[in-house]
Amino acid sequence: MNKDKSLKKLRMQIEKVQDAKRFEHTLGVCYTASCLAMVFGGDVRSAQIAGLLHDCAKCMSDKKRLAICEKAGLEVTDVERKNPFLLHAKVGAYLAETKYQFEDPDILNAVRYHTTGRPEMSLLEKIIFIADYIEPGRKQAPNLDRIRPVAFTDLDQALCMILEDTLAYLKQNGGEIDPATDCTYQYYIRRK
Ligand code: DGI
Ligand code: FE
Ligand code: FE
Repeated sequence: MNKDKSLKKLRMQIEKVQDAKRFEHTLGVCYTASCLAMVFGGDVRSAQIAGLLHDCAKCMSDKKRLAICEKAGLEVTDVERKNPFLLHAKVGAYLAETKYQFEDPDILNAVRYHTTGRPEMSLLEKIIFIADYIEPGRKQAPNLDRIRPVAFTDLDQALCMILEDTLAYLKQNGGEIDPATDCTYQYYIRRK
């Protein structure tokens, strides 16, 4: 299936696999990502689709995520095995392709890298990563008031601010840092 698949259908499919709070967040990411795509000349429809898909593997047990990885032959790193919620991005990309039948690699990568980011992200990957953090329903993150306007003027600067706050949060709360998150931060901080 390609981008012509109706957004309404995808929205209904995602609503079925998420609880109400997560679905509200999903819609927030979908709308915020489409606004960022408008500002930065991205494909608005791809932004909507990736926004709807990005957390499609969030509302399932760790056991199920690990089982999907095993069955599909998806590599699970040590950090992911210890923190299986991280797998919702990788498993989400897999489901986006197999269950929801989207084949655009840019959309699949935007889902896959939405939690840790990666060096040299595409415009769409950056948009989803940032929209996930700044959507209107997100309230607990610090510095949101500073990051939101930056997101609409300088994507790379917003990326750095989000990664910095995420790493600080993980360090403060004893969260294990995925080398992928650190690698993304190092890459973008050096390019400033
Ligand atoms: O799925 P969402 O909650 O919408 O957002 P997300 O996929 O960006 O996940 C957010 C959580 O992921 C947040 O609590 C920080 C955490 N996270 C991001 N990078 C890492 C990480 N957690 C660990 N343990 N290690 C990381 O490197
Ligand atoms: Fe997520
Ligand atoms: Fe999310």
